[in-house]
Amino acid sequence: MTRPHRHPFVPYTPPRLPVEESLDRGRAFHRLLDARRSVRWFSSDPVPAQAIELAVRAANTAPSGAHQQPWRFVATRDRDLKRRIRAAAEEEERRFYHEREIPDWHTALARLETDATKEFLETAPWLVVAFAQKQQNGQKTYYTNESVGIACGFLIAALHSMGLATLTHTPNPMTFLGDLLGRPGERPYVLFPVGYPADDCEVPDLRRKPLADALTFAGELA
Ligand code: IYR
Repeated sequence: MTRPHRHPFVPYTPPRLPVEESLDRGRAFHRLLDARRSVRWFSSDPVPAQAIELAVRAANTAPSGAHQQPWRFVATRDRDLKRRIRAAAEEEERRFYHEREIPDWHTALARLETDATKEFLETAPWLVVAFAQKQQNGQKTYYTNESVGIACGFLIAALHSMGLATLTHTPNPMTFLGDLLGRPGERPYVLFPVGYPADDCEVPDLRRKPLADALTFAGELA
């Protein structure tokens, strides 16, 4: 077919899988992702910069509003920078946990047993911060949060596929990250500590909600 394009298009013909193979891959992918947990105790064992590059390569394939790709990932393994990020995050978290009166939050978070101490910000060999670009060259970006959120999801999946652990950490507010990492004009979105889980790592005993609560088929199932 020849369509009258006004911009360059190229053929897209990914291999068409037999249905059984497609479902097998779906099962394997679900098994892989289902084994992922957010980790708060990291080993300090080193992780090569190449692993971070590969994870960000994967994140960088995310779909985005108008293909503006409004993300920037800043990765550091600099001890002093990590120490300063931890100090600033803990200062915010202390306010969150001890000074602000937010009972609903505390109830919702109780089973995670989190507190204002964020040791993982120094123990994890890498900190990767996702920034959202609300503007690019003076032009507003579209669906910025959605786009960056999807890219972060890809990043998390890629890290997990490499046997690495992470946590979607969002100290609140986290404007200090733009200052410390030199990204003025961008919005810190999520802070990811990245590394291997500590040998004695534990996670809260949480379950995924059942599929019936996550998926509704609407209309006729023809
Ligand atoms: N930012 C705080 C509180 C917190 C918020 C959510 I949403 C969590 O899933 C977990 C913690 C902290 O990092 O401790």
